Amino acid sequence: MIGTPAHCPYCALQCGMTLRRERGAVRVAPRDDVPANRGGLCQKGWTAAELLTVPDRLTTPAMRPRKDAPLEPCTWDEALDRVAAEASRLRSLHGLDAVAVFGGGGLTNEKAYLLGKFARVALGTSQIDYNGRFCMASAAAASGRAFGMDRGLPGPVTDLAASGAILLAGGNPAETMPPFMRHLTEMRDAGGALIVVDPRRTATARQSDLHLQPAPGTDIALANGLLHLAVTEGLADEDYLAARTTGFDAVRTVVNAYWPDRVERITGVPVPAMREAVRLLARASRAHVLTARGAEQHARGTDMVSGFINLALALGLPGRAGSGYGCLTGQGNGQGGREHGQKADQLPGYRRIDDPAARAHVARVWGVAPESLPGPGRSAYELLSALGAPDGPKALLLFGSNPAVSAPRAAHVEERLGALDLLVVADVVPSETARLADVVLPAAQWAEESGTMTNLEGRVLRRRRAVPPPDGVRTDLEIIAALAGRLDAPGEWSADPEAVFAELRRASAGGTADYSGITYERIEAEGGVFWPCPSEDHPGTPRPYLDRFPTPDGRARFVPVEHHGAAEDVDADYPLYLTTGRVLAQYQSGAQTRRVAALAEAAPGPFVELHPDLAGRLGIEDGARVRVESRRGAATVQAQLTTAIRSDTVFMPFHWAGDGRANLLTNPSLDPVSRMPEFKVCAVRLQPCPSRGDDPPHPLERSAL
Ligand SMILES: Nc1nc2c(c(=O)[nH]1)N[C@H]1C(S)=C(S)[C@@H](COP(=O)(O)OP(=O)(O)OC[C@H]3O[C@@H](n4cnc5c(=O)[nH]c(N)nc54)[C@H](O)[C@@H]3O)O[C@H]1N2
Ligand SMILES: Nc1nc2c(c(=O)[nH]1)N[C@H]1C(S)=C(S)[C@@H](COP(=O)(O)OP(=O)(O)OC[C@H]3O[C@@H](n4cnc5c(=O)[nH]c(N)nc54)[C@H](O)[C@@H]3O)O[C@H]1N2
Ligand code: SF4
Ligand SMILES: [Mo]
Repeated sequence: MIGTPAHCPYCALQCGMTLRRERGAVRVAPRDDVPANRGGLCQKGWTAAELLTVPDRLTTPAMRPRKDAPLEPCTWDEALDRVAAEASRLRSLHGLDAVAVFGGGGLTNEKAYLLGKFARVALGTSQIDYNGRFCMASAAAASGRAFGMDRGLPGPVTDLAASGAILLAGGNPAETMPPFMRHLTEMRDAGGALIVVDPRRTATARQSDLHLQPAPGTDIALANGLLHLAVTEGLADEDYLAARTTGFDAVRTVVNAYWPDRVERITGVPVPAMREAVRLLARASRAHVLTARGAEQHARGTDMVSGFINLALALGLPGRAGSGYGCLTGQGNGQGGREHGQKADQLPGYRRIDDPAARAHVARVWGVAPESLPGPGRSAYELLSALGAPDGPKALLLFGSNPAVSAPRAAHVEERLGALDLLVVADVVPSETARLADVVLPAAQWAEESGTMTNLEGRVLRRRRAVPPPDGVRTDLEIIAALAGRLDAPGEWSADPEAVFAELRRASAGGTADYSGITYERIEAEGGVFWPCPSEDHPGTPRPYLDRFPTPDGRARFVPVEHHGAAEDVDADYPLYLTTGRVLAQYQSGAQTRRVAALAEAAPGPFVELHPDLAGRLGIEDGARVRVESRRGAATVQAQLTTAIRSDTVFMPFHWAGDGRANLLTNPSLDPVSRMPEFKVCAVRLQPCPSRGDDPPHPLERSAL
């Protein structure tokens, strides 16, 4: 048997792989017919099959008879009956918004769609949001206001290799999407230049031609400074500005005040490096400006991205084949997961829930009255932090996220989860959040189910079932449909992925993210289809902005933005910047990857990166235990000394649970537009703590073994 064509369960690159069953085990081999990875996989992809057989895989539903009692196994009927009965009771006591739903960007399009419909139709609640609010929201908001649409990359990922210059702000794909690096390497081999903007000299920065190393939270100043230089050096594309954009004059006025010396003082980036970056971008006949979480997860993240989009527009990049602005989407279905209605303010097809025409269209597909649909609800952090409060939800149904580890100010979020009357978690493994639940529902995962995922290019891909799920496990679609049935929800509630996709196509028809022309057969035959795709004879849209932008006048819009600095700046009490992010071998909250032996070994525990100069001042040695404190809490982790970081900044990955959690420290200050929390900068202080004999080995010691 040749095996089942599949895609990796983790990130948005959705690398192609083949799954083959060999002597009872499932083996992974990379596919070279998928442009995103062309034969490459990272260590997470290579080891992904282990997820199917982790020892503590959830296989039976469980519930707590009382709040203080342990979880006990039960039947599916008992679990689903309890959820439906409790949800109904809480709704009649406290109103429809008493029950909330939280989703994830790793869920298939079908699940994201059905979850949004379930919240609005079966529960009638406005209280639904998802972890993509912690991920893509700022880039999505900024793209929407500039281009009238939000689709990660402006073209196929292979366009990058033909680019003459790429500026990547706040992304570390050498660790977060390793096979993606080949597109950048190919570009460099052909003479193109890679410019990386990151406070750390990351594995990605080491492969760049130019590394700008700003202080965390200063990217708006940097982007405005680069644009200032583009204008003063006569590099702005005046013909393009006149033909394809509006609003440049206001931006030109704002960036006037961002003269190079001032920007160097704010960011720490030397003027000649800024000048070089602008020249490299402007000289190239094709160029890209890309952002990732480092330039998005800020209390001014939307403005930060707008700053970079303004730069791209001034250089005439968006809407030209082989050029443009793009955002590197993060989660497996980070793109599709943000299009089909699990967002607080959204209906399927990237429609706004407060738009009467959108409500009428979707209500017709759902077979309900438009007036019955709730309005917009709370954003992710606002929702989590309102749980159990007098005016907040009393129950939460959670699918595909582990906020006890991944939400900002995680100790507070944990406390709020504990204040609920009912917490229901559907997961594959007993995640830290599932362990807090009153009802745990064991879900099928990637290779055990079918559906569609939309990758970072905007290409809709097939997820195929390669192995049967373990006995006792149900798919999320089956769980949602069964609950809808118990709640007597009106309309159709199929659990068959293809039937749900057919309904999603109708619901998205005419919307921004129009999937109506996409079928499972076409995805199969064409190796994926790019949205928008409004009819079955439409070829799909690999490069959406070539003729016009989907704004009312067809032009891209400049948005003037000003530098404000971090929401919480450093001071005498908390003198250091903390920034957070990822390492190669762990994924997100670590619920999956901490259970894969080779990954747990490669990245065994939480640490803080700091510069040797800083460590010397504080009396901290490499490998020592340190206490990192912010105004939200304290974390105990091991010190990793590196000259790759600024000496005013420390870095922690957020993949581990317990008292080494980076999110015990992070600042939940929210972006006013996207409601994105400021994961990427807060103020902390460090102190050495006495060492204990039973410490887990330091990551460096482990890798040296
Ligand atoms: N191994 C691994 N891969 C992953 C994931 C994972 O958890 N692990 N998660 C996936 C998901 S959901 C996502 S969203 C992506 C994220 O992918 P990336 O955005 O590449 O990852 P991060 O490490 O969060 O942040 C990238 C960089 O931002 C830098 N940074 C911090 N503060 C600032 C700042 O103020 N300005 C600038 N310019 N840069 C800053 C950090 O130093 C870091 O190197 O990765 C995806 N891939
Ligand atoms: N400090 C800090 N915090 C961050 C970030 C940061 O950069 N710094 N990044 C943020 C970002 S970008 C993101 S995307 C979030 C991600 O953080 P989370 O939302 O916590 O993401 P995961 O850890 O991927 O959680 C997914 C959960 O769903 C389960 N699961 C997997 N497949 C399925 C399925 O098919 N069905 C169901 N029901 N469950 C499934 C997994 O086992 C896991 O428990 O973290 C955010 N938190
Ligand atoms: S880069 Fe992402 S999609 Fe590719 S193998 Fe690694 S985790 Fe999987
Ligand atoms: Mo993400």
